[in-house]
Amino acid sequence: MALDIGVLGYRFMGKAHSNAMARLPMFFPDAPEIEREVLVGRDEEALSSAADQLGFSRTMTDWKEAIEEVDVFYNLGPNFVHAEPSIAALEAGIPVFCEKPLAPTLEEAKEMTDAYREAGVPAGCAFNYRFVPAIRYAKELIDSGELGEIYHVRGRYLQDWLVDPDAPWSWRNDEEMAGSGALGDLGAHTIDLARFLVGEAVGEISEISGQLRTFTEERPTGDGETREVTVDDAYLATAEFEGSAIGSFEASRNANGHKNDHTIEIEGSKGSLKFSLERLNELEYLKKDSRGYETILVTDPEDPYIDHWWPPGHVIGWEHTFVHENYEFLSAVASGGEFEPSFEDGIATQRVLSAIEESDANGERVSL
Ligand code: SOE
Repeated sequence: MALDIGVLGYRFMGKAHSNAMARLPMFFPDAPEIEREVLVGRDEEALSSAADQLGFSRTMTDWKEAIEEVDVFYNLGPNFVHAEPSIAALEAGIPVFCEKPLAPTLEEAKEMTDAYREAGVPAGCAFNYRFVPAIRYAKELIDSGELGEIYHVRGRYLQDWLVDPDAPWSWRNDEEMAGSGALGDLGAHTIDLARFLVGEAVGEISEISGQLRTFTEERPTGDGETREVTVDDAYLATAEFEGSAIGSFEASRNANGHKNDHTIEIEGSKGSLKFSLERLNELEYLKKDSRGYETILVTDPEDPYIDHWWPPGHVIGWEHTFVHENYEFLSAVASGGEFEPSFEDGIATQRVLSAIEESDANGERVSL
């Protein structure tokens, strides 16, 4: 019996996840059978053409109605829409897959996580970069002790789509709707990846200090007016982990020349790693005493997920990370198993985001 999927949101993330679902039967034949059943949105005309394009059977404008008729609910709406529908679905015993960050605020993230703990069904937070084969391979190296004691974690996520002060205002520029700017939109990914990669080795972030910066205070709304920007364009943070490691994190949407430049660098007593999303098939690895980094092309059949795709060197792309995470999430739903990153991971990252905001506000280091 196929799982009927309901999806709220049909723009960027709606397309990324719908494409991922459509790929599963061909590339992950052991994935549960699913139907892209209901697409939920407010604008009936746009919704109808999106449903045709994304392969959904029908549309609804009321998420409450959709939740009653589906087996799984994807919340791919803007941050300010994450809490209420996800909580309602979980209270109805419906598994939820929610885009990151979990919520605009820590309070809402707590309510969502409480609903998850009560529901006893999978609730995933779509940190898709955990599903890059090179990142999975990096985690294997770290967890097997190849890097030795972890000293530093350095993460940055740089884009430049807001460097133009005339780039239009959107919900992502509003504190009420988004919660934060580059911090929650991009920093959430980096904090989650740091937790995924070194969490077993050095524990959680225990202390953090940070600062936020807004470069463009208002942006055009397309009708000759402007609207205030109430979130950060960039953030910087330094952190201590429960173990001895330290970390530095930053993100900006004003980083001229950087398009989707998410990089992680980790150095330990026995080796170092470097990853860049703009070269996502590669992992740079330095073994202690070697003279330099070697660039490993992570596209061999024994590398995570690669045997589902192509022969060595036939590189994969950004969209494949969504196929991997959808495969894992829907398999967990069908088997009644656990999926990570869950809402527990979502709120763990939200706590760090909130601590950085607190540190920026009071100018002090914050303990978590
Ligand atoms: C921002 O532009 C954005 O779309 C993020 O919201 C996504 O999470 C990231 O994967 C790509 O960039």
